Amino acid sequence: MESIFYRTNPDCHPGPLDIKFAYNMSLLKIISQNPNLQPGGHSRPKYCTALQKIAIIIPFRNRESHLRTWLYYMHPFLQQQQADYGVYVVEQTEDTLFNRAKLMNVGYSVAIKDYNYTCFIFTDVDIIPMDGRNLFRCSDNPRHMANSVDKFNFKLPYNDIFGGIVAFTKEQFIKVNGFSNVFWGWGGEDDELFQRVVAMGMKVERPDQTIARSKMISHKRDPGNESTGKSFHLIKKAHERLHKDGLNSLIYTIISITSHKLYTKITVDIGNGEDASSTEGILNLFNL
Ligand code: BGN
Repeated sequence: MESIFYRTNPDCHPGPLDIKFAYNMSLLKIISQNPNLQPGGHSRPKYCTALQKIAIIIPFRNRESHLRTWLYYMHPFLQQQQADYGVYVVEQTEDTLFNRAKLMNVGYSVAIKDYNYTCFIFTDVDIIPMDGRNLFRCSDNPRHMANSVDKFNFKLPYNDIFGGIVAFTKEQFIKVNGFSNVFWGWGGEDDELFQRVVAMGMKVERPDQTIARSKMISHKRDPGNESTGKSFHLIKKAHERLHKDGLNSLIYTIISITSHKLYTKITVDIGNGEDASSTEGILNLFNL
C-alpha cells in the first residue's frame, strides 16, 4: 500500500518528509491508503498500548481542499508514530465572524465524551509537519508545536507566539479553562491562551526547531475572519478573565456529529458574539 512513509522512507524510519501540496487528492484515495482506520478517523497501534490517547481538534469552515491535504499527510504521519488518536473537524455553521478558539473548546468538549483521551492537539488545517520525528504528543507542560514554519522562515516571529498547533494534556487544558470564547475574527486568541498558561504557572515547551519544520498552505485571509482590533485589550486582561471565560462558560448547539471514515465532523452553532458572552460585553465587564 502506497503511503508517504513507504515512499520517502523505505525502512519506515521517521525523518524528513517530502511534502508537496496538490489539490486533486481524493477522499477515496486517502481512504484506500489508510485501510486500518476505524470510523471517525480513529487509529491505535496494533502491537502495543500507546501511553497517550490523543484527540486532534481542527477548527473549520470552507477549507475542503486544505482538509484533504491535511488528511492525506497526517493519517500516515500519526500512524507511523504509533499514535492512539482520533480526528475531530469542528465546523462553524453561521456566516458570522469565525471563532477559532470557541471551536477548539467545542472540539475538546465533544471528544472528551467520545473516548478517554488524555492529550488534545489543537491544530489549524493548513500546517503540515515536514519531519516524522516531530512527535505529536503531550508533555509536562503545554507544547507549542508550530515553532518552525516555512512562512516565518522556520523561526519564531516573536517569543510568545502560540499559534498553529498546540498540545495540552486534559489536566493542562482544564487548568487554563480552555481557550477564551470571546475572540471573534482573526488573531489574538492564541496569544491569550499563552497568557493563561503563564498565569497558571506553567511553561510553554517547544520541539527542536529542525525537527519541527512545517509547511503552511498559502492562502488569502478567509472572508468572515476579519480582525476586529479588540484582541489587544482582551489579551492584556487574560489572567482576570480566565476563570470566568472558557470551558466553564461555553455555550453552543450541536447541529450534527457525523462519523466519516477519515474524521468525525462536528457541525456546531456557536452563536454570533452578540449574546451575554459577546466581546463587547466582556470588554465592558472588565472596564476595557
Ligand atoms: C499575531 C496574532 C496571532 C497569530 C500570529 C501569527 C494578534 C493579536 C494582536 C494584539 N496576534 O499577530 O494570533 O497567531 O500573529 O500569524 O493578532
